[in-house]
This record gives sequence, C-alpha cells and structure tokens, in this order.
Amino acid sequence: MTYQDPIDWPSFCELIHNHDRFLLTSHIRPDCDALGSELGMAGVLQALGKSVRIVNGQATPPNLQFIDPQGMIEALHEDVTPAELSDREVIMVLDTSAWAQLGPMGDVLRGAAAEVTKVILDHHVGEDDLGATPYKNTNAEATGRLVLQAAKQLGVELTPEICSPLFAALATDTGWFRFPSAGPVAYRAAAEMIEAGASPAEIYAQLYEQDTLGRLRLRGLILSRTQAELDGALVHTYVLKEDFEATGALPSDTEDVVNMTLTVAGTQAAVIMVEQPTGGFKISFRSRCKMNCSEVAREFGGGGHKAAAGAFLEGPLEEIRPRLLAAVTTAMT
Ligand SMILES: [Mn+2]
Repeated sequence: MTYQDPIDWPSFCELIHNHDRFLLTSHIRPDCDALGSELGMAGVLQALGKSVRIVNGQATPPNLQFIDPQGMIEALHEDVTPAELSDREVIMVLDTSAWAQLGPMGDVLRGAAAEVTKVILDHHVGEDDLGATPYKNTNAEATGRLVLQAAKQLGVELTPEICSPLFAALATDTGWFRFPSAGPVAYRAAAEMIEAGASPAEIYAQLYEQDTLGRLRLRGLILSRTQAELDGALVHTYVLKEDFEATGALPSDTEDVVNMTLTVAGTQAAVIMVEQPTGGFKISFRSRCKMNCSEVAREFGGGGHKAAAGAFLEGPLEEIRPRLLAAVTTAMT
C-alpha cells in the first residue's frame, strides 16, 4: 500500500541526529493526540540518547493523566519557567501549527534565541508557520501516526512506552477508528502499535469507563427527557440545576450528552439546554444537515462551527425553549 507522504523524512532524521536537547510542546486544551504524540516522540528521542522535556501551555487534564504514568509532561509557569528552557536546542511543536493554540508556549517560541531550531510535526491544514520548519502531512489521521513513522524512520525499536500513548492518539483522533479518515493506513499503524505492546482494552477503559454513578444517572435523566420535533429530525432535551444535586453529578458531566441524542435514526439536529449553577442556560447546538449551528448560535449571542456551536441565555426554560426551537426549525427548513 502506498500513499502520498509529503514529509521529508531524511531531513527530519538529520535534524534529530544533529541535536541533543529537545523541547516538545503542543496545543492548549491538550487532547490525546497532543499528549500521546509528545510522549511517543519523547520515548523515541530518549531511545536515541537525547535529553527531552515536554512543556505545554496548560496542565494535563485529570482524565488524561493516565497517558503519562511517569509524570513527564510539565505545565509552563506551574512546573517550569521559560528561563529554565533556554538550554533547549530544538523546539518541536506537535499537533498544531497555530499561534492561537499555543497559549503561553507561544511566548517561549517567539522568545527563543535565533540559534534554536524550531520544527512542526502536524496533520492540520494551513494556519500559521510559527517561524518553524514544517513537517506536515494533512492526510494523516493523527499526529500520533506521524510519530510512529518518525520512530521507524529513525530505526528506534517500538516499545509499549512509545506505542501506548501513540495508540491513544490515533484511536481518539479517528473516533476509535470509525471516522472516514480511518483507512487501511490507520488500521495498519494500530496493528503495529499493538504488536509493540499497546493495549487497546486498557486505553479504552481509561478513556471511556471512568464515569461516576452520578454522571450515569444524570445522563439517564437527560436522555429520558429527549423530545422530537419535525418528524424526528430535531431532538432536544434539558438539564436543571436541581438535577445535579439529585444525581450527584457535576455540570461537566453533561458533556457529550447532546451527541448521544443524535444516535437516534433520522435525527438531523439537536439542542440541549443546560441550566448553570449560577443561573441561566448554556445551549449546545448540533447539526448534520444544512443548518449552520454557528449562525443559529449567533442569533443568541453565541458562536462556534457549522456542525457544533453554543450560546448562553438568561430566563426560565419555558421562555427560552420555544425561542430556541423556532430558530432551529427556521434554519433547518
Ligand atoms: Mn490531532
């Protein structure tokens, strides 16, 4: 199987061989592809005898800390100062090419001495160049898959320490191998990672089977309230303040529930209204049809993307719900 690979691997390998002290970083709101790519690359560089630090603009969220059992990832200003990073010869940015995504690490990149080599290893389209040499493949499903290729190009032995975080990266960026991006290349890469010791079952359980009973009960409550309009094309549901107390769940436990309502056959759009502990409702819109969620959200002072957007509204549910459903119905029809 061949595929277009625009990355100049000989040049990338030469760059690695010619330097000893590396700083790896990625985007804020770090996800598994950001963290997994950093950890996989750190393992590769360490296998080559290099000194590596991983520093991000934001700390690793608690639900993803399992990916970093050695606690190798540092947060800028919390664990390390910019001055302490001045000995690094190479700054490698993984899984982003945008200044806006770097948070406070953008200042480290901008402030680096002229002799510091800056590179990007990424699969995102366009955006900025960060004043760095880009090694990009925008056809790659995940940056983690590019790190696997780097390991092989560099002749590094694949280990569980390298491949477990890379598997988490590849699996999450492909929606656990179900997005259209997940083709034979992704499945082959996954097979190689598993052969090297990555455990999909363990990683899956760490990612998706750590909920609280409160979260489960809140989800049940929200899902049981789902109503349909427009012959089932539009589904909507809500959460009230008192539901959190009744179930023992947290406001963050409503994440993803709106996507679950779209698993019903025939649904084209979904709306969830989540009452906030301090009052008012946080609204999430989702669309799989011509409705542009960001345009609907903007009518209510919010914003987002075509397929997903949000807004905030004051007022009781009985008052805001008809306004929201009317706007969504207009956008859908
Ligand atoms: Mn990614």
